[in-house]
Amino acid sequence: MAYAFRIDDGFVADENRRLAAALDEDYGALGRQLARRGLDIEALTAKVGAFAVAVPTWGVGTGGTRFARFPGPGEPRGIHDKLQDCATIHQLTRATPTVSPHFPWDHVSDWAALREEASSLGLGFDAVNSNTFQDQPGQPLSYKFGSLSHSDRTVRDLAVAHNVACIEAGVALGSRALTVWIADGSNFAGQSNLTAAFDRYLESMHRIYAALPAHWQVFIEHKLYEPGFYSTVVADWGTSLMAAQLLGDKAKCLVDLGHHAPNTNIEMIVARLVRAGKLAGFHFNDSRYGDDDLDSGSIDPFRLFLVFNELVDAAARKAPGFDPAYMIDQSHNVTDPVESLMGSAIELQRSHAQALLVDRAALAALQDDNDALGAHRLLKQAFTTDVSPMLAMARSRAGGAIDPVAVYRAAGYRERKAQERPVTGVVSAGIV
Ligand SMILES: [Mn+2]
Repeated sequence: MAYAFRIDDGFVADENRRLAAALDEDYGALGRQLARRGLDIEALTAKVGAFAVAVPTWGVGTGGTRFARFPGPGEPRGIHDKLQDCATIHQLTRATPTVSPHFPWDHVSDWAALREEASSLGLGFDAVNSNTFQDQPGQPLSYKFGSLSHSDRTVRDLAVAHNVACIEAGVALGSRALTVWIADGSNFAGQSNLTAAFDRYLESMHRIYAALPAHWQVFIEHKLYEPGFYSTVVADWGTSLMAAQLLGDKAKCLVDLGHHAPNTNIEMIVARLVRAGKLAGFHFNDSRYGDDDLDSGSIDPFRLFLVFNELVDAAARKAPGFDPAYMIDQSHNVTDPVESLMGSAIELQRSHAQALLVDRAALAALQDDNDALGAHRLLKQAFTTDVSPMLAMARSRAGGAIDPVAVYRAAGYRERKAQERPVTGVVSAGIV
């Protein structure tokens, strides 16, 4: 491969040196504040540093809406460029060691070589994602009226075969899970038999499930609406849980934060799925109205904190089968995707760190005493604590940047990529 610009680790260290004294001061002050609450900042910083979230390969390209897409300069032209951008995000944040590929967008002829290429960049592969929500060039049958739940068995066979091929690619990449989201649904009352469509989906998923290797899982992603605006075959967590329970132990339910009705209590869904031993993991993003795919923590950081509060609680009490996979799933329409993904990784770490501050025993006592405001104040104290110095220290100690976006801009990464990557007019970005 031709020479590709990378930010020099020495440059990161130089930039960090200018901020180190201020960080030491802020970290010390936070440490003293937390010590008064009986918390050890060093133990917390170690936990924060261990937090990792996967970046989706499609996330490093500019997204779009149904109306338009406005590409930015230096966009990745394919999977090799995408891996470079993902490596840069991890280099500066030290929080994104894995990428989640999407097929066929990231298709290559040699999976072993791709795995080696990612490894040389310090990256591994997280869950693989299938795509039966659009037709590929030359595809003999169409998914226009559905895929895994299509009324025509030959279309269902094609969709099942694609998912099995995704598993095979994932095995070669070192992945351990397949995420399945289908766009199947209907736009008119009466268009689709709601029961029969779900039965056909289950039958197809049983066939995919049968192809899972040992130690693999299948993540079921539900979505309330779009592209089906009247009904969606896997619309909610109830449908997802039913499917996961019918399929077996390897099937779990994925929670995409944007795939719910507005104002849905997502943290309660998380608690229920943990209770059922069926929480697969997350697609993180934020939203205002629907599946907006905005940057994590950009609209409602308190909701994100409350989700992490459930996750930290589940980990603390060692809930059976609790091992969620974390992935970002956003569409960057007006920002540099690398900057947005770095910022989101940090916001996820922030929510995790804040949730770690909650005194679980004290909270349980307040809840048992029915002290509603006392319990709420305890949560809010954790949420309003500025843990930024802890996050920056964890990054810095791991070789990342104290201020990732500032270093990224100072290094001129995007400008260099704009020179390296001539505009082709085509890039595989998408929203799932
Ligand atoms: Mn998603």
